[in-house]
Amino acid sequence: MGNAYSSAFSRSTQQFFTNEVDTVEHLRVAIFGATFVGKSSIVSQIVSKTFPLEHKTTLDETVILSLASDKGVENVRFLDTSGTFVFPAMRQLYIANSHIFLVVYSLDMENSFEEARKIVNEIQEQRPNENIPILLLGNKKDIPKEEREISAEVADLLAIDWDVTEHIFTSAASYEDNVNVLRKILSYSTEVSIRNRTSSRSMQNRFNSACRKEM
Ligand SMILES: Nc1nc2c(ncn2[C@@H]2O[C@H](COP(=O)(O)OP(=O)(O)OP(=O)(O)O)[C@@H](O)[C@H]2O)c(=O)[nH]1
Ligand SMILES: [Mg+2]
Repeated sequence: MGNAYSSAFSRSTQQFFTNEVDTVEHLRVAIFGATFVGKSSIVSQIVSKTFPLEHKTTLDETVILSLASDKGVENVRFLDTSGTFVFPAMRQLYIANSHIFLVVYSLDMENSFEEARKIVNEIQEQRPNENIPILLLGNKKDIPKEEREISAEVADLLAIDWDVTEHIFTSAASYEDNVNVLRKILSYSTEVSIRNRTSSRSMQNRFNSACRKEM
């Protein structure tokens, strides 16, 4: 991409909401979708150009990517959520505090498409009239057509009514596909730059209170 970039992994979701240096601007990207659709694999490709073959169930994790270019530094925080352990209060908090959403389903799991629809609805209901970028990703496009449970054409037709910003077909096995996703994310970053990107004490408090609710 012509960017020199560095990245750091973090285990704590709390870091999605807080900054080590409070003045650092960051773009918060939440990734939702059913388990096994490839959310962590997509993040892994974007951040470290690797495609993990093994599935390790994610417990919500923040991954930070710093991109340096002649325009300056863009810090992107990916919130890689768990498709298995979904806690409603946490989900609401993530939706409230993210700038861009990736909603992922897998072409070989029809029920993950249905799950994606529910998540898109949830985002739109919680943040109406905000025109927030929602990228719908139909992942695992490398899987042969005969092994898919939903065709790209049908998914495209059905998703027209969902009113997402873009519907993109990806393979987490392909670095190029994921660089393309990153390009899209960055192309929306200027739209959210007017919103407050720096995290605040109140956001951290809300995070703590959502954690308490789930316990
Ligand atoms: N063929 C193929 N396999 C993929 C692709 N993306 C992910 N996988 C595989 O699918 C499995 C699940 O991928 P993960 O990235 O761990 O899935 P996840 O959505 O993060 O799952 P949870 O963390 O449980 O919510 C792994 O074995 C990956 O190697 C893809 O585009 N094509
Ligand atoms: Mg995962």
